[in-house]
Amino acid sequence: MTTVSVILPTYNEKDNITPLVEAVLRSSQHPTSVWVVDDDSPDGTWQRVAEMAAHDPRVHLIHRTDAKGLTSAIARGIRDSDGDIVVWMDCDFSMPPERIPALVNAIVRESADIAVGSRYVAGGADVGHSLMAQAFSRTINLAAGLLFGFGVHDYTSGFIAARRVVFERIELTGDYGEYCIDLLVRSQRQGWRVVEVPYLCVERQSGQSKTGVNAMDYIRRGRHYVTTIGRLALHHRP
Ligand SMILES: Nc1nc2c(ncn2[C@@H]2O[C@H](COP(=O)(O)OP(=O)(O)OP(=O)(O)O)[C@@H](O)[C@H]2O)c(=O)[nH]1
Ligand SMILES: [Mg+2]
Repeated sequence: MTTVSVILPTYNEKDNITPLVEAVLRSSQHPTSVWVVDDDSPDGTWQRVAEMAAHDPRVHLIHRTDAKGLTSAIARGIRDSDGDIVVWMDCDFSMPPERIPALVNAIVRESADIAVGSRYVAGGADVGHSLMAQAFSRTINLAAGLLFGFGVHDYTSGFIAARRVVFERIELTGDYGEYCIDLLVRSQRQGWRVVEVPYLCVERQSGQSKTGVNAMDYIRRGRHYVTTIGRLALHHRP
């Protein structure tokens, strides 16, 4: 039977992480393990995970003190976990854990290599972000779609399931959300079958956004997205 590893990158998600891990395990339809990669959150997130891990062998804690950052946290989770399919998502309940089976089944039943949780296909939507954040996301995705094709509509998703074998040929690069554009463009170019599965993005349940709250934060992050799109368009033609 196909096994699934769900990677949960956390920084200060103390009030979300326990119910999220429980919801992931509750909704799973395949043998599932959970790998929380926490970057020494000062709010006590990793201590809560350590308590869960002590009682449930499906729960694993990777407590990093020597590295930081979302992309490298996901990459570490992929490396350390063992499921045939790896899934990752934000840990703020903006992405519903109940949609994980739909992502996994797109791979198991429909022979996809990568399933992308998408806000921008029929049945998906974003009701969790400010108009400014939505405009930013739509603009980035329009640019990516025009340049790299509308095989994917949500290049900045961050809610992904993929066959482990994909990562034998692709390493995640980047610092934050831009890694997702890079992954989805390069995997399509390499010929992996990428499908989208709709999901409803809602507001984070508790805690604070790490992307930012104001225009300056978005401009600061946005530069990395634009640079990534430019690099992919110029230097990595198939
Ligand atoms: N391990 C680790 N996880 C991180 C780091 N930065 C953010 N995260 C996690 O990455 C996920 C996304 O972070 P969010 O703050 O929700 O950012 P976002 O979803 O891009 O932005 P919002 O839409 O504003 O919420 C969450 O699970 C965070 O806890 C980091 O440096 N290290
Ligand atoms: Mg979030």
